[in-house]
Amino acid sequence: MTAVTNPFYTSKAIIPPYSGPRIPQPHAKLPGLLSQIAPDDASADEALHLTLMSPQFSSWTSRVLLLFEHFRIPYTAEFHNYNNAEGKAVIQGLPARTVPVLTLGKTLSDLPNGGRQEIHDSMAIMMLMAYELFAEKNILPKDVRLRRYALSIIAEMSTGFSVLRGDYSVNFGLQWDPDGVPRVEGCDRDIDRAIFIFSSARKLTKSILPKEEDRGYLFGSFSAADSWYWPLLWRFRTYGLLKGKTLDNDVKKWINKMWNDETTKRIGEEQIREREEGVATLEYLETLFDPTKKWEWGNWVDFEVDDE
Ligand SMILES: N[C@@H](CCC(=O)N[C@@H](CS)C(=O)NCC(=O)O)C(=O)O
Repeated sequence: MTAVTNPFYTSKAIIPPYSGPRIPQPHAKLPGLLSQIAPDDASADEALHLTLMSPQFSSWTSRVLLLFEHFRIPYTAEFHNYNNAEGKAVIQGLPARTVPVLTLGKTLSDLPNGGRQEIHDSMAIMMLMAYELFAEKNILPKDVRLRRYALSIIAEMSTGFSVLRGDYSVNFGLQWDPDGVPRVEGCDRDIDRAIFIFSSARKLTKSILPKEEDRGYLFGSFSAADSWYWPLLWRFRTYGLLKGKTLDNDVKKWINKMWNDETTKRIGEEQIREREEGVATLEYLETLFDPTKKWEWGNWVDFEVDDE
């Protein structure tokens, strides 16, 4: 497999012609997703193609995946497993050496040499979708005051929460006994900040939206903010990080809503399938803590918190 040359960092700044999707076959293993095997006609002008990692282990993959799946935006995708040389090589060959990457079809790219542009950051992909490609879908909240807060917390997720992101890797299908999980320095600060964000987003929304327009997501209707914070909920579940924390009822309701959401459940099923079928694994995560204190999720909704 040849990785596509990085179009933005070549010394001559030449954008090479797109040579078609890289490896479409893993879709067969994630049949619950809307993504399609790339059409034979690789020149499909409006095509949106995603290069991703196994969603069990990649929060940034899953955020973007959830946007495409929730808003039912047609796309093609390839999923790579970081645990094998081939997957690693593909990721190393990407513009910023990270997933997700969105490759735009010809019409959308509209480059002088007919090449295709690659958007190599999840936040950039989301902004492009929200402001340019699918402005009518309200990927960001419609109300300007809600949108400003949504953008702030989305950006904070992308640049902050360094302890949770660095020391508590996402691993969708696994749960550790919370008593066997150390709370490293700064971990509680990140958790408390997240809980505060959930609570203030819900409060602000309730103070602005009429009741009938509030669907219970962070900003009423589902938006990129829900997508951005969804993988934090997996971390809380996998490592038992909400143990001992006080959650207000709005926060509990939002958490339960996210675990029971039709689209997150559908993606969750695929993540569990990946694990059960051994499609993608990351061994070092299995022994992060005492391996006798871990068990697997058979059901993604086991993690409801009690609300009133
Ligand atoms: N800021 C980037 C971060 C992306 C990122 O860190 N992706 C991880 C997977 S979740 C990755 O590709 N890691 C590969 C590596 O670090 O080698 C974005 O939001 O797109």
